[in-house]
Amino acid sequence: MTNLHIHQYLTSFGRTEQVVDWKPFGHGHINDTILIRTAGEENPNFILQRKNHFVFKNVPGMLNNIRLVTGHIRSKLLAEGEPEIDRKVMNYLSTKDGNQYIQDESGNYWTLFLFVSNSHGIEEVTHADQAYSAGKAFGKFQLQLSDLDGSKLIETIPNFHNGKFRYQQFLDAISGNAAGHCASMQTEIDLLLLRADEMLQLQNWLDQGKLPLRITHNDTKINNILYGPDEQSLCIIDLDTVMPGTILFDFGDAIRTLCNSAAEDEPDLSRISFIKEYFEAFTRGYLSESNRFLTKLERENLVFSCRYMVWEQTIRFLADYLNGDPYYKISYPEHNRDRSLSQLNYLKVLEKNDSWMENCVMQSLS
Ligand code: GN1
Ligand code: MG
Repeated sequence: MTNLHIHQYLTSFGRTEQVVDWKPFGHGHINDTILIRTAGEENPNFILQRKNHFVFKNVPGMLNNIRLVTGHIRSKLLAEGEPEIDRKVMNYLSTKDGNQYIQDESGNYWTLFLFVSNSHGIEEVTHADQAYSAGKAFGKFQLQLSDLDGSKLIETIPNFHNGKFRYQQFLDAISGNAAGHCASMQTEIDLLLLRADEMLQLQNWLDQGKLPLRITHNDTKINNILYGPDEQSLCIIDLDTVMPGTILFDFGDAIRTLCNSAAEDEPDLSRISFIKEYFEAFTRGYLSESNRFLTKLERENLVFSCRYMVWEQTIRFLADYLNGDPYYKISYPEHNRDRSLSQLNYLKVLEKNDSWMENCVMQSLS
C-alpha cells in the first residue's frame, strides 16, 4: 500500500480530502484496517478496510446487510431527533458509481467509512460506568433492530454461532489432527468434550423455535464499542457479522471479554478472574434497554449464554490450533494454543461464579 493507493481509494469513493498519513488500526483478527488522517480540522478522517473474502464469502451481501442495518438505525435516530447521528451509527460511504466497495486487481474488497472523531475503543473496561454503558449500547442496538425484517439479511458466515456446527468442526479438527497437536492438548480436549451436551442445548432451543431469532451483532467484544471523551458509549462498530441470531450470543460474548480481568489470549492463567462489579453493571445497562422485549427463556439463560460463548470460542481457537492456524491471524506460533488455554480457564472461572451470576441477574430483573 502506498500514498498513491490511499489517495486513489479516497478518490474512488468521491472524497477530495488531502491525506496527511495512514496507519494500520485496531486489533481485528480477520480484516485489515487502516486509519487515514486528512488535513483540516473540520474534515473527517476515514477507515479503509479490506474485508476478508475467504472468511466472508459474500462481501457484497454482507455490505448490503450493513447498509440495511445502519440505514434502519439512522432512521430511528433521526426520529428521536438525535443531533449527532454520525457519532451514533457507522457511516459507510458509497463510491461514485453507487457501490459499497472497490475491488482491486487481486479480487480484494475495500470499503471506506467515516472515522468517528473524538472517539476511542477500549481493550478492557476500567470502570463500572463503562460496563453499564456497554450493556446499554448492546441492548439498545438490539432494540433498534427489533423491527427490521430479518429475512432481508443474509447469513454473512453461515452457522456462525451454531453450536452443533462448531462442535462438528472441533471433532473434525481432532480426528484430522493436521498440526499434530492433539496429544499435547488431550486434557483440554476432554474438558471441552465433557461440556458438549450442556452447550448444545442452546442450538436445540433455536432449532425447536423456542428461542426467537432476532437481529444480533454476533461479535460483541468490548473493543467493538466506541466511547466518547466522557467514557459513555457512542456507537457499535464491526457490523460484518450482524445477522439473525439469538440475543444470547451477544450477551454471552460481551461478558467473555468485558468481565475477564485478562485478555482473551493471556498466557499467564493466574491473571484471569471474573470481575463481578462489571457483570452487575453491564447486566443492569443491558436490561434497561432489552428487558421490554426479552422472553422468559432468554432471561433465564443470560448466565448460561456466557459459559456457552466462552466454550464456543475455546473450541474455535483450539480447532484452529489443531488445524495448523488457517483461520485466525496469529502473532506467534503458539498463539491459538494460548488463546484456547486462556479461554478454557475463563470458562472454569465462570462456572465457579454461576450461582452468583444467576442471583445478580435476578436482582437486576426485580
Ligand atoms: C474475530 O476479527 P475480529 O476480532 O472482529 C471473530 C470473532 C471472534 C473474535 C475473537 C468473523 O473477530 O467471532 O470472537 O475474533 N470474527 C470472525 O476475538 O470469525
Ligand atoms: Mg469482528
